[in-house]
Amino acid sequence: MTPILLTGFAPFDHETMNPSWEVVRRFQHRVIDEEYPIQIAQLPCEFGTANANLVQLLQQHQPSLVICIGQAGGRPEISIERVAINVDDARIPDNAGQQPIDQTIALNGPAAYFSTLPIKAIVKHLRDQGIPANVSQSAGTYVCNHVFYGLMHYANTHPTLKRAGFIHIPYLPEQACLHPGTASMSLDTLENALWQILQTCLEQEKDIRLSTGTIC
Ligand code: PCA
Repeated sequence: MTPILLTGFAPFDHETMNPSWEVVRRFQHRVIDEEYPIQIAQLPCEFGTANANLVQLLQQHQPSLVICIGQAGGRPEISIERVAINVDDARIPDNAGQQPIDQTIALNGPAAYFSTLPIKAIVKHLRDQGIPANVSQSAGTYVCNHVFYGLMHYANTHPTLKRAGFIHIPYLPEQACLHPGTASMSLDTLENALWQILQTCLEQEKDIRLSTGTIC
């Protein structure tokens, strides 16, 4: 048996909830495949500590598939992140008051890593189910990118971790009520989306060709 690890984040930036944790916690007792038991964990929204906790979870569970999830307040779709970059540049302090600026995450690490999830197949599958989704070309430079980079840096030297990546999700409707004019997605839709994403990751050996590029 090789576990699946799903992580969400604690609330940050004056929010009282984080949709990433709300959706991940719904998978605590879910079984998608007996061979792949699901483990869940909440990460703190703190540079450094989040990655230390993540590495501990990776060593403890030895998962073959890891999906880390975070809130991207204001984004209208489920964002399947393509690339993690080796820099922290925080617009606001994290939950521990740290605000790194232009700081390298891994001193000897490469500038970037690509997700090893089947990102195009996930987007197509979600759209086929009527769930708005897209590939995102940037996970930002805050704690989510930090964790995404830490995850891929670990995966780079641990081949048993076959698939790893990061997904950003919109606000929940109750959060959007406090930020008028912003997009949101219901928890039920997010739960359905995460189920579809897991299925795609387990079933889709090779990614598909689908244009999701952008022109600046
Ligand atoms: N979103 C933040 C950090 C935690 C979260 O859920 C981000 O996008 O970096």
